[in-house]
This record gives sequence, structure tokens and C-alpha cells, in this order.
Amino acid sequence: MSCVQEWPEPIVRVQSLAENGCATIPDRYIRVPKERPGEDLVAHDVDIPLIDLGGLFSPDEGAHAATLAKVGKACREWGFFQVVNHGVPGDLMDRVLEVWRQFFHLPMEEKQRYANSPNTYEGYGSRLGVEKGAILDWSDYYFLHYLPSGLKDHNKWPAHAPYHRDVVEEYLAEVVKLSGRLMKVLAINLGLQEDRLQNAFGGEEVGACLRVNFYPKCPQPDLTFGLSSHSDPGGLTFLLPDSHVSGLQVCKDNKWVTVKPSRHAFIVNIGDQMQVLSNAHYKSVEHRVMVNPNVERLSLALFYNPTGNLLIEPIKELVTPQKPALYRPMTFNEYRLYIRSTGLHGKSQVESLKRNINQDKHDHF
Ligand SMILES: O=C(O)CCC(=O)C(=O)O
Repeated sequence: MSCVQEWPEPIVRVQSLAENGCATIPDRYIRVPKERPGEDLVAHDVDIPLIDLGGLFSPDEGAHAATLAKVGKACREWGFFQVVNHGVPGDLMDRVLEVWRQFFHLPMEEKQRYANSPNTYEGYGSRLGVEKGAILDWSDYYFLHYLPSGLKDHNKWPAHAPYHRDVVEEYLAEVVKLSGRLMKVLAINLGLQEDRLQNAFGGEEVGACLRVNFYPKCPQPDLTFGLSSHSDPGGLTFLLPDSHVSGLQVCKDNKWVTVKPSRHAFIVNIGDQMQVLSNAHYKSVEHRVMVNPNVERLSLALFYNPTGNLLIEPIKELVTPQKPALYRPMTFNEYRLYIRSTGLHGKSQVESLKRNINQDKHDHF
């Protein structure tokens, strides 16, 4: 898949700005007043559902069914939930956070060897989108491909420490296993065969990539975001954030809910492709990241995606006369070009896929 080859402006590492000890942030990061973090309603005393997945592995049918029901309700009502007892070892989660923390604390010249381009996004980056003059987010990141295996290129992974690749490989293999399990749960909860969603993602050719987000301390956190509001373009996201600092906010009923991360939990969310396949039974929900003046923050987002060249459209078993197909078909490759060129813009892209049902009926007759 090709996009633009070069960034429109020289790349500035947010971490360098933060480490220079500036008291104010450059204009490029300052949102217009009505878009600033403090301008929106925030919901207090509420959090996304926390689900113990232990029941999925239990021989007790009641516990199994109750766990399925909790996941189903969270996918329909929130599009976001945390899971514990998910099968991925806690010490592996700690180690993978630690190796990425080490990466971001390497000298800048060493990190620059991995500088990415907007063509594939793989490597060390500091912006999403290639619009000249765009307002930027207060974060750096590292992006890499894991699946399908033909896209994986170890030469594009950090090699500063011999164990780095091994830990990342081990971690990604575990999270992909968990993704496969949850894909079954999501399918069963829609009344589908358990492998129906996985097959719609391309079966063995399913995609998985990792974005490691690094949010340096920010002297003016009320003026900017670590990541602007967006919904994830892919299928399902498994987020492992630092548990000692919050930052993620999820939109629910037009208010922002601050997620309190639980230790050794994953934050799971529905992406746009899953909303389309499920014909909007499952919701891909807007979220954003706040920054902090006193502490930096790290998060690892594994995106579990359909293979790039398959058409993604509402699954036919979920299309009825009462609920016609809400979205027009598009491949994931085409879909993600938009975010790669324009950056993060709320839910505008999945909204743009909506079919005009009345117009379609008219065309049909
Ligand atoms: O860092 C976070 O909490 C969220 C990251 C995120 O939304 C993303 O990587 O798409």
C-alpha cells in the first residue's frame, strides 16, 4: 500500500521538547480554545466495565455464560472494557512495558536510526497524518507490523538490546492468542458461528500491528492532547497502559470518562471494522488521551485487524429488513489510508461509510 513518501515538515520529537525543560509548549501543539481538554463535560464516579475472563476457561457452564453476557453487554453499550484473568502472564506485561520504556530513554541519535516515513508508518514517529501545518499531538510512538507474517520485518524493530525482540515477540504471540479467543466470544454473542468474525477478518491472514505510545510530561496539559479524539480504524484493540498514571478518556453519552487502569489488565475496545461487520451491534467509540505535567506515560496498543485487501461489510446474517446493511463495503487498506493522510478526526470516517438507505432503496427499484 503506498501513501505519501515524506513528512510535509521536519519532524520534531515531543520528548526533546519536554526534555528541554520549556515552560510553554510550541503553537503547533495548542488546540483552539473550544477544542481544549477542559471544554468538555467529564463524567465522574463512573468507569468502563471491568470483566474477569476467568469464567471463559471454567468448566462451570453458568460462569461461562455469565462472562459471555458481560462481554456482550460491554461491546454493545460501551465499546470499551477492561479484562483481567485473561491468560497473558503479568510478568510478561511488566517486561514488555519495561523494554519499551528503555527504548524511549535511549539517546536521541540511537532512536533516530528507526525514524519512520508516512509510507508505511513503521518505526519511530511523532505525528499521524501528512497535512502541512496541522495541529499536532503531544506524543511520540513506535509502530511495527506483526501479522500477517509476510509483513513482519525484524530489521524495522529496535535492536538496541538483544532481549528486546524476544520479549516483544513473546508478548505479541500471547496477545494474538487472546485476540483469537475474544473474537470467538464476540461472534457467539452476535448469534454467529464462533469462527465467523475471524474468517471475515481473513482467517490465517488476519493482521496485527503494535503502536507503542510515549507521552512525555507536558508543561501545559490544558492546551493539548496526547492523542486527539478518534475511533480506532481496525478490528479490536488491546491496550496495555502504565497502570500508575491515567490519561485515557472514553466518550459515553457525550461525556468523557477517565479510565482507571487496573494492574495487569488489558483495555479492550471495538474498532471501526468490527462496528461495520457487526452492522453496528458493536460500537467503535471515540477516545482521547490527556497529558500530565508531572509524569510521562507509556501505552502499548495492539491492533487486531482484517487483512488489508478483503472487502469489509456488514455480515449477511446480521442484515435484516428491519436492520438493513448500514455501511457500504470497503477494504481495510483503503480505509486506513484516510487516517494515515489526515490524522485523527473523531468518528468522521466510519460515519462517512454510512449508506443512505432511502437513496439505496430508490436506486434499487
Ligand atoms: O494511550 C492510550 O491510552 C490510548 C492509545 C490509543 O488510543 C491508540 O493508540 O489508538
